[in-house]
Amino acid sequence: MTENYHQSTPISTDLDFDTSTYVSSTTTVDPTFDYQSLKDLKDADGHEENGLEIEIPTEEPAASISVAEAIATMLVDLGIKTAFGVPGGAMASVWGALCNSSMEIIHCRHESGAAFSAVEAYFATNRPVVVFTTAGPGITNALTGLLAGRGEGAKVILISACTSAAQRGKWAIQETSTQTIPQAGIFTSGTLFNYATTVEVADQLPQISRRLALGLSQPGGYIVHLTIPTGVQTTCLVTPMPQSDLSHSLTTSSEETISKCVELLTEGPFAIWVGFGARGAAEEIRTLAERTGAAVMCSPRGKGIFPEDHPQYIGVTGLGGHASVTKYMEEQPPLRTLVLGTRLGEPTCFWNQAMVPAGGFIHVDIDPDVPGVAYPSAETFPIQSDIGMFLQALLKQIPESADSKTPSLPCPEKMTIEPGTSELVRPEVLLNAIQRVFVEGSDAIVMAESGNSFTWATNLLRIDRPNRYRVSTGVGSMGHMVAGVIGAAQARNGKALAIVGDGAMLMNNEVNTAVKYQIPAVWIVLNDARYNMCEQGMKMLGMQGADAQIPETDFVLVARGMGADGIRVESEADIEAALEKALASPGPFIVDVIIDPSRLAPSGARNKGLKAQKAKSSPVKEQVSFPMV
Ligand SMILES: Cc1ncc(C[n+]2csc(CCOP(=O)(O)OP(=O)(O)O)c2C)c(N)n1
Repeated sequence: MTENYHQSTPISTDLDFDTSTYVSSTTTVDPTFDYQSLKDLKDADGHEENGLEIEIPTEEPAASISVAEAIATMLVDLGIKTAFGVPGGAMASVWGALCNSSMEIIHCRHESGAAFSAVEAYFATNRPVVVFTTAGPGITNALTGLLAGRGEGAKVILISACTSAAQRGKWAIQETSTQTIPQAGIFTSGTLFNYATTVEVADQLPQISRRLALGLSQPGGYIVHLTIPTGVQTTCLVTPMPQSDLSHSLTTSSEETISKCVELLTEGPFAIWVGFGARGAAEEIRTLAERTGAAVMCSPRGKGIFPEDHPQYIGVTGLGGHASVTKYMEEQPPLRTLVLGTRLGEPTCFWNQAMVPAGGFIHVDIDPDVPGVAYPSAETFPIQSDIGMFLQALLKQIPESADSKTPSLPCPEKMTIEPGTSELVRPEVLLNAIQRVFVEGSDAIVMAESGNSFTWATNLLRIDRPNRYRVSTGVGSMGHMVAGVIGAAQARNGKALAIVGDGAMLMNNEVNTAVKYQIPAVWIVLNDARYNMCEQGMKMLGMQGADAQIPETDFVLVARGMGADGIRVESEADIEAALEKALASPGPFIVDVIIDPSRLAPSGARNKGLKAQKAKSSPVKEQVSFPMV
C-alpha cells in the first residue's frame, strides 16, 4: 500500500519493503525539522559537501503506513462501509485517514446522534459501522448511543482520540487520561464495550485486528472502543497486518436436544414467542407454525418476523402489546411455549405470570445466559443455539403430515375509529394512514421512538416482514430513532421513517446532517407540546403536580431553518396528502402533526401489570413507575 503523508512522513531506509503487507523499515520525519536547509547543503548530485549520503523526503514520500491509515485500512478490510461521527483536533490524523479511505464518512451534529445512526445503519444492513469522535467530550457524548447499541445487539466500533502519554496529567486541552475521565467501562472491556483498548504503540494493531475480526464474526452484538493517543496516530507500523477472516461457525444444539424438544412440543398445543434475535429465521418460524398449527406472538422488537396478518398470529406482547395475547393465554392456554430469541425482559412481558404455560418454556437463544432468567420459577428447557439452525434441525424431526389443524385464534384488535370526526388529529387515525402510505405503500423502514410513539406504533401498525420495524426496548433512549433514522436511510440508500414525539425530536439536530448528505429520512412528529407518556403515566398513577408541558414547536420552521422540507397537519383530512408528500420527497422531510393529547396511548398491558403488582404487594413500600421508554 503506497500512500502520501502530510505529517510524520517516513523516510525509507530500506527500499526493499513489502508494500502489500505494510512492512517497512522507516524512520519518522520530525515535522518541525527544516528539511529545506538540509537540502540546501547538498550538491547537485544529492551528496552532502562532506561526502555523506543523506536521505531526505521528496514530494512523493516513500511508501509506509501510519497507525491512522492502518486503522482505516483495517476497518475497510473488516467490511465497514460507513462511519458516523464528529471530528476534532485530537483525532485529525484518524479523521483524515478515514476520509481518504473508501468508507463513506458522515459527520453529524452530536456524537450521540452519530452513535444512534450507526446502530440503526447496522440493523438496516447487517454490516458493522464505525463511530468516530475526538477526545474528552466527543467520547462521553457518544456513550448513550453506544449503550443503546449494546442493549440492541448492534455491531459498532468507536474510534476515538485520547491524550498522548507525554501530555497526560499536564492539563492538556480536552485531556483524556486517568486523571480526567473514569477509565473503567469507557476504556476497558466490560458491560458497555465488549472490547475496549488504547492503542499505545503501532505494533498492537495486528492483534487488535485479529480480535475485531473474531468479535465481528460472532453472532449477536459487538461494541468496541479503540482509542488512539494523538501522537500515536502518526507513528508508523512495522509489523504486517493480518488479513481479516470473518468466517464463523454457528452454535447449534445436539440431536438429543432436538429430539427432547420434539417430545416436549408434541405432548400438547404449544405457542411460539418470537423475539428480535429470531429475525434471521422468519421462514423457518412460518414453516414450523404452519406445520404444527401453533399460535405465534412476538415481542415489540419482533414485529414483522412472523407476518402480522397471518391467521395464526395472536399479537404483540408487552409494551404497546395486544389484549388478544392475554385472551389467548386465558381461553386457549398452550401446554408449552417455544421462546425464540427474546430475553423476555420487562418491555416484552412485564414478567406477567399469565404468560407462563402449565408445562413451562422451551427457551432457545444464542446467549447461554438468557434462558430461564426472566421467569426463574417457571419450568424451562434451555437451549443454546442459533435460532435458524435450531429450527432447521427441529423441522427435520417434525413430520410434514403432522395434524396442523389450527383452532380459531384471537387476533389483534382492529381499530374502529372513523377519520374526520374530531377537531384534532387522533394518533389512531394518523397511525392508520402511516400503515397505508408507508407500511403498505412503500418499502421504507419504519421506526418508533420512545414515548407514546412506541406504544401507538407497536400496537396499531401491522408489519409483514422482518427488518422492517424498529423500536429500542432495552435502553429506550429518547432521541434514538430521531437520529437513527438517518443511519437507516443512509445505509440502505432509501427511505426510512421515524415516528417520534416532539420531546424526542427536540433532543438533537441531526436533521441538519440529513440535509448535508441529502439523506431521505422522514420524521412524523406527534406534536402535543408535552412529554405525554410522562403526563399520562403520572395521571395513571394518581400523582398530581408534575409539569410535563413543553412550548409548542413549529417543526416545519425547524425543518426549513435547517434546509429540509416539511408540512404541518392540523386536521385528519390532511394527513394522507402530507404523508404522500413526505414519501415522495427526495431529501429529508418533517411531517409536523398537531395531535390530540387526550387520547390515551395503548399502555394498557403495562398498567394492568402495575396494578396487579400493587394488589399483591407486601407492606414494604413498592416502587411505582409507568412505561418510561
Ligand atoms: C434519554 C431519555 N430521557 C428520558 C426518558 C424518559 N421518557 C420516556 S418517554 C418521555 C416523554 C416523551 O415525550 P415525547 O417525545 O414528546 O413523546 P410523547 O410521549 O409526548 O408522545 C420521557 C421523558 C427517556 N426514555 N430517555
